[in-house]
Amino acid sequence: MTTPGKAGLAILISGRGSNMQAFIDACASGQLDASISIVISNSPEAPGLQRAADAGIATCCVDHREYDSREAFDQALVDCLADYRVDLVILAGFMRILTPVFITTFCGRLLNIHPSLLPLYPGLHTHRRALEAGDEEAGVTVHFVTQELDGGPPVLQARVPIIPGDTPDSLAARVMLREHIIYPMAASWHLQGRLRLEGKSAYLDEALIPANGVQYRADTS
Ligand code: NHR
Ligand code: GAR
Repeated sequence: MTTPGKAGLAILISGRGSNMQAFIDACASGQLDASISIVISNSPEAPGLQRAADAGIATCCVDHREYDSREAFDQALVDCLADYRVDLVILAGFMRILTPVFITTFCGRLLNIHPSLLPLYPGLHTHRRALEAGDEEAGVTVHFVTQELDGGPPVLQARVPIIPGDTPDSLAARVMLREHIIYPMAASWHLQGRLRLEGKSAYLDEALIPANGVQYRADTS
C-alpha cells in the first residue's frame, strides 16, 4: 500500500516478522510518517509474509535458492524494489548476506537491527555467545548496512540486563521488547533527514554518533 506523498519503506524479512509488525504499528499510529511499500522475503515459508499480506501490504518472495549466485539474487531484489517507492530499506531479521550489488544501490538508505551490543558479537547466535562469555548485559543495535558484515556504523543501541538463569530464548525475548522500540525510532530519524551515513561514520543532527551508537533511554526521541 503506497500512499502518494508519503515516504516509502521496503522491509526485508526471513522469518516471523515481529520487527516488521512494529513498523506496521508505527506507520498506523503516525509515529512514523511513512507507508510500507513492499515486504520481501527470501523464504516462501516466512510467517511474516502472511502477516504483511493480512495487513494489506504488497509482498514478494525472492527465493535465494532459485539463483546461481549471491549477486544474481541481489539483482533480483533490486529489480523487485524498482517497482516501488523506496526511501529507506529495513532489514528485519533478514538472514542473507548482501553483496555490493544490493548495498551500493541503497547505500545510506539501508538499516539493519542486530541483536547484540555491536561492535560485540557480529554474526550469528549472539545471545548464546553473550551468555557463554558471562556478560552482565546484552542488547540490540540498529546500524547502517555496509559491505562489512554487521560492521556498518551503529545508530541506536539499547542495553538489557542478563539475569541469572537466562537462556538464549529468555534473553532474546527481553531484548526483542527493546528492538520494537528502537528500530522505528531510528527509521524516523532517517525519514526526518536527521540521520546520515558519511563514509564509515553516522551522524545524527550533524553530530558524529559514538562507536556503539546513541544509547537508548526512556527519554530518547
Ligand atoms: N549484508 C551485508 N553486506 N552487511 C551486513 O551488515 C548485513 C548483510 C545482510 C544481513 C543481518 C545480519 C545480522 O543482523 C545482515 C547484515 C545473516 C548472516 C548470515 O551469516 C549474518 C549476519 C546477518 C544476517 N547468513 C547466512 C548466509 O549465508 C545464512 C544463514 C541462515 O540462512 O540462517 O547468507 O545478524
Ligand atoms: C530479531 O531478534 C533480529 O534482531 C534478529 O532476528 C530476529 C528477527 O525477528 N536478526 C538477526 O539475527 C539478523 N541476522 P523478527 O523476524 O520477529 O523481526
